[in-house]
Amino acid sequence: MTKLLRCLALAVCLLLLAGWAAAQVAPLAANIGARQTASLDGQWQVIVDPYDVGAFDYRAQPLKNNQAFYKNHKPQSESELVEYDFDTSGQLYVPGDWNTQRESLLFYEGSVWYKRSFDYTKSPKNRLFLHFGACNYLAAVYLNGEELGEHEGGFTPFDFEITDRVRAKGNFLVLRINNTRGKEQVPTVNTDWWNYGGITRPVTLVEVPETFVQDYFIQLEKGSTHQVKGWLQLNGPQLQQEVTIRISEAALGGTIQTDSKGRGEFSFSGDLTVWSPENPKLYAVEIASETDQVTDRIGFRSIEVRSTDILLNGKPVFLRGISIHEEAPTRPGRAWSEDDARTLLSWAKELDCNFVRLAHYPHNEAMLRMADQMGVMVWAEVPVYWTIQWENPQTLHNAENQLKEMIARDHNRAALIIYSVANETPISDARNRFLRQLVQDAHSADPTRLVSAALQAHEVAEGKHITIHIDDPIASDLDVLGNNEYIGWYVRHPEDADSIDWISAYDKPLIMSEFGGDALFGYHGGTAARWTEEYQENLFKHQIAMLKRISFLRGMTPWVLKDFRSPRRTLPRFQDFFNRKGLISDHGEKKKAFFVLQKFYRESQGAPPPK
Ligand code: GCB
Repeated sequence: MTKLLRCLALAVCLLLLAGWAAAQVAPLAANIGARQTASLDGQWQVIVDPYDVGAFDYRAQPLKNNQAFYKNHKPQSESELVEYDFDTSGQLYVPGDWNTQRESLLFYEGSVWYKRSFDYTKSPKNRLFLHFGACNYLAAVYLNGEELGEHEGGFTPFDFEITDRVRAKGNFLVLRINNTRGKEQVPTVNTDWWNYGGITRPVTLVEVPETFVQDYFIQLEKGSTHQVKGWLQLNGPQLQQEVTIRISEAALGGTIQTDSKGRGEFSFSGDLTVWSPENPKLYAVEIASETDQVTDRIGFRSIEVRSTDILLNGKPVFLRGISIHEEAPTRPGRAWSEDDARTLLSWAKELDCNFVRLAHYPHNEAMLRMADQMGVMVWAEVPVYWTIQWENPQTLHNAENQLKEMIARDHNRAALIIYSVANETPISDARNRFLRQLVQDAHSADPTRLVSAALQAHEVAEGKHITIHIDDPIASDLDVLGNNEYIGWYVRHPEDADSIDWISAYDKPLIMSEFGGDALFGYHGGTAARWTEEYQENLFKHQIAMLKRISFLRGMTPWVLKDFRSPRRTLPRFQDFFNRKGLISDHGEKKKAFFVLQKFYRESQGAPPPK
């Protein structure tokens, strides 16, 4: 094929893919917790299918006959050949990763088919949606033997409308989940976290009126602490309606008319107690249209940047943070529940944090809602990690879609103050274009929040004097600079931090988004001995001393709250497939460095140094 033909063929494929995806996945319904719902969580029947024989025949063509697993076909006679059986193949719990539920699946990367049956009688005029909190990584969804569609991306929610397909009795829902890594994916093949596969977050049936409030954005106008501004979107046949937004407790609200596309905008002002970590005030906000009504609990706060300061409700704030992976605190595997969120955030609060970095992908919704309630500000991130295919338009489309789905789910959470579009990405023109697009997307989807990325600065040595320079060109597009550094672990010695100075080319606040070192809980020795708690403790002491000297530092999220699984970490005894940079072990034990950080946060409140 000539280059031109190849390009054309690729373009046609991409168009087909984009169009197909758009036609299948329904618009995301916001705040499903406030809806009439039925949970499909529990034990599901599963078939582990490493060769995808349930999806493709021996010529690699898609199966459409009864051999396709989604048909859930049973032999009709003793002579009929059917080579699969959900009923006798075992079960897995949903939500949950498969890796930590069956020993043989710990390292598994491939397909697992999930099946469960359900009955559901909906009110005749209502609509019904199937909502998935997240499935990692590709999900193909089938209801009653027919395909509903596919979703790509392991950490964001998606819906399918099943109004015309659901039966009162005997529905069977089948999913093929595939977590095979791919170079073109987001994230790509190389990550420092476990590739947990499965239906990792709750599955829910959501019943709504024929025309319903699909989404809304109710926040304070940028820079204001009293002007509420936002929009809402109806979905259904009756798009032009009168809609009332009411915050009864503050005697605030207004009534608007939606346009022919079902969209309405509003703005009203009044006295509100602002949300802050010290007083995480949430208001009941009611949205009532002529056909639907939904209530949310929303906090109101403003977040801005002025020169190198971050202003929360107009006042400079220092972000006393910690990075967190979405791993369960008290059992192996992915976290997903309210209890998981409460424990993880309680640990952060014990450190005296007012901020967490939810690395490196969108965490579950319970985490954001718990952060709202507990008063912990949040940095939320998409898995644009290390070496993405910067030149691949489909990869960009995928990253944009994951960002869009994350923002759509969380844009009413007061706790959420920063979107991060990337982590440690190597500078190039193609990468800059890619990230610039994501920054633009985030700003236009949500003009109220700050956008950042975890960058990497570079060292300049003049004689014995070391300076580290932040001059990544993408930083000019960001509101807040993020920077990861591993002085004392991957480079140099912990003590070297004492004489290192930091220089930024930008008049912007810096969050040190990572620093740290590994320690095995209970392993002791001198401060120079790798893997000891003393090494990590000493490293934190020198880091903190260095960070105190950075005049434009406005926050930090050391790496990381808890030890987490990583296939990259092979060293027996010390790692055993865990990244040990946690301040807390995978069994919940606090290492010495935990108390160093706690002391710093408690004593100084992490206040920025005087200018
Ligand atoms: C990093 C990455 C993080 C890793 C960490 C490490 O820079 O952003 O995902 O886990 O370093 O421990 O090496």
